[in-house]
Amino acid sequence: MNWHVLGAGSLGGLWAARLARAGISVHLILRNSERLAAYRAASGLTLVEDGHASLFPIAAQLPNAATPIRRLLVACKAYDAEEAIAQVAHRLVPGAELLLLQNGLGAQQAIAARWPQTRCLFVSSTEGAYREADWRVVFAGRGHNWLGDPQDAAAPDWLQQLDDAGIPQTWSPDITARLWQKLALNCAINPLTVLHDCRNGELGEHPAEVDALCAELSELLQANGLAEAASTLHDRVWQVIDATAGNYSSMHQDVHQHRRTEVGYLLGHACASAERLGLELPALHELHQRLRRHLAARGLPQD
Ligand code: NAD
Ligand code: KPL
Repeated sequence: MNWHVLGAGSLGGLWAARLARAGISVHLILRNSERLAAYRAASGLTLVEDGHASLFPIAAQLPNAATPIRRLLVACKAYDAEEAIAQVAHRLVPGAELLLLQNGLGAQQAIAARWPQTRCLFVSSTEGAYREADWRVVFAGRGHNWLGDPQDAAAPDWLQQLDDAGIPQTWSPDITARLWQKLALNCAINPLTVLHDCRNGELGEHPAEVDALCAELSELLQANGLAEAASTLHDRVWQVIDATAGNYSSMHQDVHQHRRTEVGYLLGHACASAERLGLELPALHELHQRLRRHLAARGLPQD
């Protein structure tokens, strides 16, 4: 079955190139005719892996192309994903599969609610990629992908295609728990690296702030029924801080490069969930407000 990839950026490019390399039929869906012309002028998508660049002349089309969509990989940022799907919604066949690669939570649920005739698969990825230039993606960090469907624990029958394409994957019936766990980790680390303008490891100089956030995020995980994730969060946060000590977090990189962050789907989602559950989490709330002020002062969206 043909794959369509919506969002030909870092992760979308990484997935599309590997699928194409395995001989799997894939089409990129580009925003508009200017982007399509620029892509065609580049003759395809380049993937740089271990310092070696390969060009993949993957077919590309516009959102209003005539062909139906049966499997759609949505690799836009969380704040763009729903509107991007809306542009191609008329092409989705009943039962179409949407693979949602977004970080954080909130976008996936909104999409699943808006298109109930589709099967939404949520993906949590620890792979790393970035765009070196338009249509040129660097595979920056090996990782793994967990896929799951909160509505249906049965794995789809095409996961072997991902293995064939060298896309590491595990079917995860508790995908929402996995996404929550990553969200909590990102909330404990990323905003503080922005506010202290530091690498992950330098959070070691602010242990009280990190610990206070871990305590409240654990409470939130617990209240969402994720007791095990709650009990291990504090240790996992400090392990990740150690393991990535020399790195700048993705949110730090976004702010540094004056790009919109996904704060609304990370801290924003955490705070909204706390409010719904009637939890008082003052450190988390204050962090959210500080971060929003910090973003506003730099002319960046606050959600
Ligand atoms: P990106 O900005 O590199 O790519 C997103 C692409 O979507 C861009 O090319 C953009 O032009 C395109 N897009 C936006 N709206 C569109 C529309 N309406 N029609 C067509 N294309 C549209 O983003 P990314 O880094 O690949 O991240 C995608 C998601 O994956 C994010 O939620 C991110 O948090 C998550 N993620 C990324 C990485 C990574 O290493 N890059 C790792 C894990 C998770
Ligand atoms: O996922 C991350 C990010 O930077 O977004 C880590 C490295 C885990 C820090 O939260």
